Amino acid sequence: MSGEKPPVEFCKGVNGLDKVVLREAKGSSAEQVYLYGGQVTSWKNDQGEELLFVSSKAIFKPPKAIRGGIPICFPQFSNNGPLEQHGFARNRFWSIDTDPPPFPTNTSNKAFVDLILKPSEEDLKIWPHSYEFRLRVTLGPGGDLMLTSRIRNTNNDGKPFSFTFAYHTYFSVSDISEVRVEGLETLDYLDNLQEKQRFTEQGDAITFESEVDKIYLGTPTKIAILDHEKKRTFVLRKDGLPDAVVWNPWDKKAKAMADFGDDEYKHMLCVEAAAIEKPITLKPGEEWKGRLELSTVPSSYCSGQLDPQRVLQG
Ligand code: TA6
Repeated sequence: MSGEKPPVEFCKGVNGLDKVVLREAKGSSAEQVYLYGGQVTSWKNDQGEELLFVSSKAIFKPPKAIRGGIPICFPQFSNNGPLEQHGFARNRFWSIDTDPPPFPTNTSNKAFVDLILKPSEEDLKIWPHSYEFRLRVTLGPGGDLMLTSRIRNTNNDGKPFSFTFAYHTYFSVSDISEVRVEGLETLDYLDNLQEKQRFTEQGDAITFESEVDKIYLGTPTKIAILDHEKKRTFVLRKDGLPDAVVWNPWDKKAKAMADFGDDEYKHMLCVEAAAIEKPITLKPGEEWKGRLELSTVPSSYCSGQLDPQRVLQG
């Protein structure tokens, strides 16, 4: 049909940065991926509603990471190591992978893009390992968003390397004080606000009334984020990512971040599929795969119509 937009469009975004726009077959949902950082910055549903949070003060200018969407934390999550906070993958320009190795789950899907990141000479000075990091971002037929990372050790000196990883996903929520997270009950977590001490989570859903910065360990494949006001539940499915980080900066930290609006903490929540507690070690030639799948389902939790356990067990 004339005027129908293609499933994959290469164009310019904020500050002229290269980006890829993916559109679902019926032209409804869409998402945007910046080559800078290999970062998804927008995921819209078929009503055109934005499902990810990007700060109105996000800088979109290297070397600062874009504040929002789904930053890729690699090869180091947080500041547990010699590299800058969250590693450097989110601060690099990725390339379009024109010759990706066959994807085991090649589907008929057309709305996807393959990106690749390899170390520069500069990178090798700060992290002396050769790797190929292939990222496939797909918009599924029902508007689901899928990210698959494949990281291969291409060292020719026989050396293994270890890394930690997170999809640092910023969800857009209507009001953080009306959000619940299901699926992390009774799990152990490391509390970044208490010198990373280990605690055990309570027995019911997580709710929010102050700053939270927790790394949940050994988490289930599925986590549900219920937005009461929007009657919407985000379903996060993950594979190869045993941990999950939950973060909201709340008011004080929000004010301290130049690329974050003072009140924006009320409308975002980070729930991040991650591999942190046990770093991943690859020998030369070995490849690791980490998948994240995001979808939304209508939820009227307050009327008890949605049993989040059904969402989690479905
Ligand atoms: O994922 C949570 C976290 O590690 C928090 O401790 C906070 O630092 C957040 O990431 C944001 O980090 P950034 O480097 O993007 O400002």
